[in-house]
Amino acid sequence: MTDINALKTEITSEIEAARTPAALDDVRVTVLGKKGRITALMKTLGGMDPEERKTVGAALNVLKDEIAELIKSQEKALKKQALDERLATETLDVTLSTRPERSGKIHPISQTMEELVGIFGAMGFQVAEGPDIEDDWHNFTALNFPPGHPAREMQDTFFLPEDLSEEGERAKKLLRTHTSAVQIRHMQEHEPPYKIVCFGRTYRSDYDMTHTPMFHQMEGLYIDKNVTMAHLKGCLTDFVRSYFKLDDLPVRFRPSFFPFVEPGAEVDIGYIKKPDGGIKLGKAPDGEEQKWMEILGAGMVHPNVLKNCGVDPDEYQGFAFGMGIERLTMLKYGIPDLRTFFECDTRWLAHYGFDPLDRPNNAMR
Ligand code: FA5
Repeated sequence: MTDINALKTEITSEIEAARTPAALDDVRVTVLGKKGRITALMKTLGGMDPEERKTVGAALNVLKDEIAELIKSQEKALKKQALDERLATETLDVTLSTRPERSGKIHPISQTMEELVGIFGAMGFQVAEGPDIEDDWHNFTALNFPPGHPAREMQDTFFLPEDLSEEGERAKKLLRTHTSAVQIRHMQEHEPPYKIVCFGRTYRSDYDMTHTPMFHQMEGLYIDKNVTMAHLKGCLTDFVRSYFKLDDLPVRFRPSFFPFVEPGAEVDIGYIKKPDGGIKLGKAPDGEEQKWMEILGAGMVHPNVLKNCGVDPDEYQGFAFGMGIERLTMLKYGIPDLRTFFECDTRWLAHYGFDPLDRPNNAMR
């Protein structure tokens, strides 16, 4: 027993002297390990007479538990001490300025769409959506493009490989050539009146400085019991003046043909040529030539289109309009080449893109 008490005192002071987790682990191995001191004593129990074995065995078990407990609490104390030391030395200087970070920019197309939602939203239009992969009926036939009519060639179409499980011209799949197909889907799925705008990608086989095979359009549709051409003119005049932020921007409605409207119009805005060859939107001063550029297509929805969607043209009528979003963006922000929108050049985006924290209408704040 005296030996056991002496051993306990010895081991306890070894544990207290271990100042690192590694040193403590060494003590644990020399005491409780396979060849440890307590383990060795346990092995001597076999040679003792039963009475002695009983008392020494019990005492050794108590010692083993006490030592294990002591090691555990020393381990805890060492961990706490290490943490205290780290907290005391690792100070955080909150006055230091942050490291420079590359911030992202909003693509000009997204910016324009945001602005358009703002303007048409304020006029009471809601946003509708439709698929990029359309069928011939929604993209052409329902919009009063007669089958085989040359009007279909106005828009160079990407047709998808024939789907043999579907039959007939009506189901022929294509990449939508304009967002006008969304009007059709919306009218089929909802009851009038309609007051919607829709945004999305459109596709045509076309490529030069002002045309790309994929581009974005915006479409508008307003159908109710008493919508007239006067509403069309008022709505679109307000829109272009608001979008370009020019109260006196000249706006001209010029007759034009689209199969899905009657009468149809193209909307032009006024500009002047600057001496350096550039252009400036706005009214020409006295004595200077007023120039015009086309900005969007519009018209009163053709009665055949309404009938195709189950809407009675004797009860409901209204107008539709459509425009290229890249074109609007290029004009407002002076971007000369449409192809650059899709080249994914981050230098271009850094130059023409928009700071997310400085959006119109404080949308992100
Ligand atoms: C249409 O697509 C009609 N759906 C618009 C419309 C809607 C008229 C409702 C009347 C009523 P258009 O083919 O003109 O119209 O195209 C509209 C605009 O899309 C063009 O003015 C142009 O800005 C843009 N656009 C057309 N093709 C391309 C292209 N390949 N790349 C970029 N923009 C294009």
